[in-house]
Amino acid sequence: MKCNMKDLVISVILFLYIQHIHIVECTCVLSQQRSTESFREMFMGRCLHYQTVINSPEFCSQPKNCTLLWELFLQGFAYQPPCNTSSEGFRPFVRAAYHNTPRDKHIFWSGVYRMIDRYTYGGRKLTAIDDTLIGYLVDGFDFCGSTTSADGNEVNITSCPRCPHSASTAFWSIASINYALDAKGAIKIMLNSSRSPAIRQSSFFFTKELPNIHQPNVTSAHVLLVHSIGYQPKENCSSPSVKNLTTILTSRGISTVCEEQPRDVVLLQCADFPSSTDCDNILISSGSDRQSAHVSFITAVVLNYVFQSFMSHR
Ligand code: NFD
Repeated sequence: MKCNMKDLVISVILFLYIQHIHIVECTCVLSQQRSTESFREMFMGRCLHYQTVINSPEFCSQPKNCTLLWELFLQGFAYQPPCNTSSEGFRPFVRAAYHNTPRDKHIFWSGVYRMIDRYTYGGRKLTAIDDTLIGYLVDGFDFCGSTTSADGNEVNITSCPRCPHSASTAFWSIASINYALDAKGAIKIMLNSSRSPAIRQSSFFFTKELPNIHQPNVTSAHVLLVHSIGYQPKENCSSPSVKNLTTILTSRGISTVCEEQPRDVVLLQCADFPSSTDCDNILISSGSDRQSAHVSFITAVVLNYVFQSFMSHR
């Protein structure tokens, strides 16, 4: 049998593929099958990391017991049917993991999951729910109970369906209510104006958080409408769903302003999509900014000329 270079290369690639195929499968299996022990380890790691690195000043004098938090969290859904989990089961966990959060820093959101962590600067600038210990411990995990497994945790995560009373919905409902009740002073609300309506009536924000945002705890609200750069927004501050929100807040005595495509958000978007035409003049975006940039430039040229003339005549 004749064997040319091309066959040899294909054989090597096939060999390497066969050698590594188990790694590919293993990664996929890991995201579908998660033993209680590895779930526990990930949770514990997050718990220690949050208290020692992310937000250490808050826990210096009173560190939380991560083992206890894991047990309380697991008790929230263990042995319960995946679509029949109650929020009440998570109350002991939410109570135990609660810690103080700063005034004027809470940010609520809907439809902008990917943007929010960057906007809060991982909790350094603002505090989204995932920047609190309660949210940080659970964000991004799928989980549900099992009525047949030994410890009540479903190992096969693909058996954790999305349903109105899923473990995940039960947890985020009570966590969101708790987070809203804890807001103090000025709040921000970031909404996705690339979709219509910007606020879905079934969202966690609308059903769990908004009903629990009240005076005198919350005094003012800044609504930020954000759309994908390079596209036209579908909603603006006058759209019915946004107007409805501002009316609700104002009627509660919370002074509310709405801003479309805030500059600091656009700058973040442009860092990711610098070639978007919306980013062409981003550093000199508004008319007054552009004018003052021109004035500064002309002033600098004139001063330079005067300085050079002065030096040459000495
Ligand atoms: P939503 P909402 N990847 O956008 N909250 O108003 C992953 F992994 O419809 C926070 O219903 O807004 N998850 C959290 C995603 C959860 C993605 C629940 C994505 N690309 C409630 N997009 C949280 N995990 O931080 C969306 N999701 C998830 C509170 C998202 O994680 C917050 O304080 C969430 O589970 C915020 O003010 C679900 O889809 C408001 O409720 C609904 O996101 C956001 O809930």
